[in-house]
Amino acid sequence: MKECIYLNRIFSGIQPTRVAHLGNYLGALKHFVDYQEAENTESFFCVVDLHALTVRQDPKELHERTLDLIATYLAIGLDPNKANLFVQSHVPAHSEAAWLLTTISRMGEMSRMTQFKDKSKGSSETAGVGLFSYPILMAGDILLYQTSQVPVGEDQKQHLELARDLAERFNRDYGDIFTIPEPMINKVGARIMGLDQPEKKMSKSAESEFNYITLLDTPKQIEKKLKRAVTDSENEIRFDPENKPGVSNLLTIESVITGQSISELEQHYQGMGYGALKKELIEVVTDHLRPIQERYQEIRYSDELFHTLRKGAARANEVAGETLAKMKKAMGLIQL
Ligand code: ATP
Ligand code: LTN
Repeated sequence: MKECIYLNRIFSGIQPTRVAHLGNYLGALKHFVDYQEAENTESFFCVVDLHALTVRQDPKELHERTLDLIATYLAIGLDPNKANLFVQSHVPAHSEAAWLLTTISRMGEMSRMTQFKDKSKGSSETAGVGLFSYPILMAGDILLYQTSQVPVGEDQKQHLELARDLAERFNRDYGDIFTIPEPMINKVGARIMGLDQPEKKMSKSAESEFNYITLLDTPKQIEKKLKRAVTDSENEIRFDPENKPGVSNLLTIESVITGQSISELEQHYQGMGYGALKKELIEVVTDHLRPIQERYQEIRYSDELFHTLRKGAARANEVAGETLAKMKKAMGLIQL
């Protein structure tokens, strides 16, 4: 890959905690596959294992989930010859940049991060410091690659704003080093809701497995979960997230997977009931996930996985190392 031909860089990361769910896929992962094709753009898709450590992980589980997620990247169609796929801890610059950026971060702005408030559930005395400062690590992830665009789901918007603020502050205080990143949040699918609780986003950390469909769920599990998905007491298929969050969520899922617009789907379902919507959606989701799951089984235990990781890490270290060196120099640290 020749650096000079790239004008833009795209970076995104996913945590290797549990198997990716439809929310991760429709809000972020699925779009990565399109972005790797963008002209004059180099993309970096990272498995952010250091982020996962912000909550207690079983080491064996973390190890396996990290490999699972790289296999998922490949299975959905990410191509190591088009995009750089790598694991965060293979690039030490991420940890170093996080410290340098910590020194310019403010308690006030960090205390306003809503994800920390949610995840620490108000118990800030016992919540980990890593959970609190993790948006700084995330800012480093992005800034190290001189990223111009960051495809993420809606929930990451505030973290992106912090990354922009830190980049601007660093550029102002130490010299113009960082590209200011922009979020790329798709209109449809940026916030897939929990199947059992459609007022809240679908989440890996949800208590019930009926909240989400994972990319590795069997056809039986998909059927069971969608049949149980919460709707409402009417029987009219209409997109109205405020009053009909469950039905609207199912329409959104079908829309992002099939590429049909929401209004096309509303038309299609006119006069039909929720049973018909669920039946069709079960088929759509199962058919869409089948080839992904087949490819996943082929590569999960193959050499391709480690080959991909080594290639991705080599390029990521090159780019991130260059930015880190600039940061250190600008801050007055001695380089040998
Ligand atoms: P948790 O669900 O436990 O909060 P997470 O799934 O949000 O974890 P990640 O795996 O790091 O954490 O998320 C990866 C990507 O998926 C991010 O870009 C995030 O914005 C997106 N994402 C997560 N949940 C949803 C959702 N329900 N709808 C759309 N996008 C989502
Ligand atoms: N914080 C994100 C994951 C993440 C990320 C990133 C996303 C870590 N670093 C850099 C985009 C860019 C999350 O929890 N979903």
